[in-house]
Parts: sequence; structure tokens; C-alpha cells
Amino acid sequence: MTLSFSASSLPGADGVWRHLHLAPEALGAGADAVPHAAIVVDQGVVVWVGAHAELPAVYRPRKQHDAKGAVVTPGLVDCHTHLVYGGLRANEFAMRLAGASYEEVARAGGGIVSTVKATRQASEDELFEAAVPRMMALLSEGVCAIEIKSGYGLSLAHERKQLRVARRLGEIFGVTVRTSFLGAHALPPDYAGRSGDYIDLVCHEMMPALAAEGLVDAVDVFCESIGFTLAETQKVFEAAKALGLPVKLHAEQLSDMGGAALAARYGALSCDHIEHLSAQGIAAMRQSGTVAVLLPGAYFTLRDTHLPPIAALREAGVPMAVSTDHNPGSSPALSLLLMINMACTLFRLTVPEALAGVTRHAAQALGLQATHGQIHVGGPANFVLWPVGDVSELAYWLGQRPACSVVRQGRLAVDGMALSSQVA
Ligand code: DI6
Ligand code: FE
Repeated sequence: MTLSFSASSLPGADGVWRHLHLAPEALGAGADAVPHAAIVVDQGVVVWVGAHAELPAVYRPRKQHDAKGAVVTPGLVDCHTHLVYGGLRANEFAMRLAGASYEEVARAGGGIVSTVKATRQASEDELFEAAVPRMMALLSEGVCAIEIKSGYGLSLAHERKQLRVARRLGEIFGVTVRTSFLGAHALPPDYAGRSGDYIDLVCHEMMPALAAEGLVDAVDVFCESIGFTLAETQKVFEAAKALGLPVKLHAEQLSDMGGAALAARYGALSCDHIEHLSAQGIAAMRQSGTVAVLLPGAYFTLRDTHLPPIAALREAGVPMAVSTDHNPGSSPALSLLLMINMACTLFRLTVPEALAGVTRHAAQALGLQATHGQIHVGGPANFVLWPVGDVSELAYWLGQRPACSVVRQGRLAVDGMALSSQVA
């Protein structure tokens, strides 16, 4: 498919954005809402933000964008996705409804390994085409930065294919993409009974080669009874450390493996899932400044009943992020807004916590806090204009898909509000 679309053809967003209501915390932790606000964008960068009454005279003659009283948040950040893969697994959904567990489906030859088969069979172009509508769904709701993992190739050539597609999505859509190499996601069938050999391949061949090609921003592992052991996870982290790559971890999703404490020892950016996280794991994450990434879509889809320890994380001051975990098995979620709602209803986050979870804390989970997750003067213009009366509506609706407008990387990438602009 040749996508006729290219981000470089989108209209620029330079000028003065006015008639805005800046959401609380849009300017950083603890920042107040600003009711009659303005944002000035110059060459794709935010150069001024504040109360419109205080707009410096020098900016007044610039092009004017009337935001019609929209509530403005920073661009959203989806910090944990497996967006690039072949095939689908709707059949497993039916199996689970009939009573099979996620582990049983995996052991019966379904699960991650069935997506590996379909991903290996797909060409790079086919993977790209399949990912485009998923990416568009997320972007239409204001996502301005997204993490995309490999982990369905499980060989050098096929992991490379996935990561190259992730990079291409970033370029075509003009969206910040952070890639995570998840070679240690599952044991490929060709290595059955030889997980040590496979981990050696991940550490000594795949990771260095893919890193040298500039395809790896971070390294992730599925540390779980149906994934890899703590000792294997440590080997992967050592290899990442030797290459200077940051780590993150799928930790304590189905059981408490002690993964979070290990990850914290390696200064992990984030530990994700963490339904079974222990008090010890929380203390370690707090010390290392590791973000807790909550994935209510997987919790919901798997009909899990073991809640992550939200109150203890809150008490310890561990930053909590919220993400889709989009993948074809445990979380076919394509709405970060729905994840906000679920984080509140299922996990009992407050609305401000959930919003920080898809902005500031999600950016931190990707090491992007200097440029994303809040409206930074001097940073790339990434912000969303929401046609709502109050920011709490972003958590309230179920499947509403509000007609928002999105400024992404300095361009008006989505214009659901049909905004009018004029030269001053
Ligand atoms: N945890 C997840 O939620 C996904 N991977 C993982 O390690 C699920 C991946 C899948 O089922 O395809
Ligand atoms: Fe995941």
C-alpha cells in the first residue's frame, strides 16, 4: 500500500492559539488550570503559554487560531503497546469465554506464539498496512507519542522487520515513536526446551545488531511463569546495560516473580502490569524512580480479579502511568480515553491521577519527560483541544470519541473541531 498521507503535508500550527482553557497540571505537576489561556507556537515549538491577558505584545500580530473555548491538555502518551503484528486472535477470546485461561490458551499453541507465526509470515509492507488503522485510531484521540514493542518476530530478521515498521509509522504519521526490543517475549517454537540458548541469541546477537541499526530505544522482557525467569531477565538486563540501553519490564502480571525489584536495581524506566506487585517491589521502584504502568485493558480482557496495589503505590509516591497495552491477545484496546475510564472505574484512580497517567507519567515511563507529557516552553508543540465543558469528561464517557483537534509535532494533525484561523 502506498499511503497517500504524509505528516509533512499537514497544516502548520504556528501562531497564537487563544480561547483555551488549560487543564490543571498541563504545565506540570501541581500547576493550576488557566481559564482564559493562550499558547504561542513558532516553527513547531511552544514559545509562550499563559493567561491570554498576559500575552506579550510581540506575539499579538501573529496568525490567530480560535480554539472556541476548548479544554487543552498536553498531547497524550501511550507508553506500552504491541502495535505491530500479523493476524488476529479473536478466536482466543471465544476460548477464554468458554472457560480456558490465558495460560491454557498459550499452552495449547495459541497465545503469543500464534501471533509470532502470523508476524513471521507477513512482509514488512503487510505489517505496516495492518498497523496503520490501529495507529490512526489512537492518534485520533490525541496520542502524540507512543511506545511500540517488538516481540512477535523472535528472530533477528523478524524482530528487525517489526521495529522497522514502528520507525516507519513514526515518520509517516509525524508522531514520536519509542521502540522497545522485546526479543524475550516468548520462547520461539524452534527453541523449545532451549531457553538458555534463546536468551544467548537475544543478548549476544539480536540486541547488539538491532541497537547498532538504531532500532532500539529500550529493552523489555516478559518475566513470567509463561515467559522468562528472573535469572534470564537479569541476563537480558546485563546485555542492555552493556549497550547503554534503558530497560523496562512486564512484571508480576500473573504472579509475583520478584521482577519489579530486579528491574529497579537496573534503574528501569517502568514496570508494567504489576497486578501481583509486592510491598518489596513497590519500595524498590520508589527508590529507583521507576514508573508503575497500569494496563486496565489487559486486566479487563482477561477478566482478572487481582487488582494492582494502587493505594500502596499512591502512598509510596510511585508515579502511575496508564496505557492501552494494545496487542492481539490480552488487550485489543484502541482507545486511550477508554483506558482512562477503566483506570478510574476498575483501579480507582482519581481523574487527575488517570490524566497524569496518560501524560506526564507516561512520558516519564519512556524517558521523554523533558519534551512530552506537559506543555513545555521550548518543547515541540503537542497538545489536544477537547470540546468538553470540564476535563473530567475525558474519564467519563464510554466510547464517545470526542471530536478533538490535535496539534502534533507543530502541525494541526487532527481538526475535529473545524477550527478557524486568520492572519491577524
Ligand atoms: N503481556 C501482555 O499483556 C502481552 N504480552 C505480554 O507479555 C500479551 C501479548 C499477547 O497475548 O499476544
Ligand atoms: Fe504488554
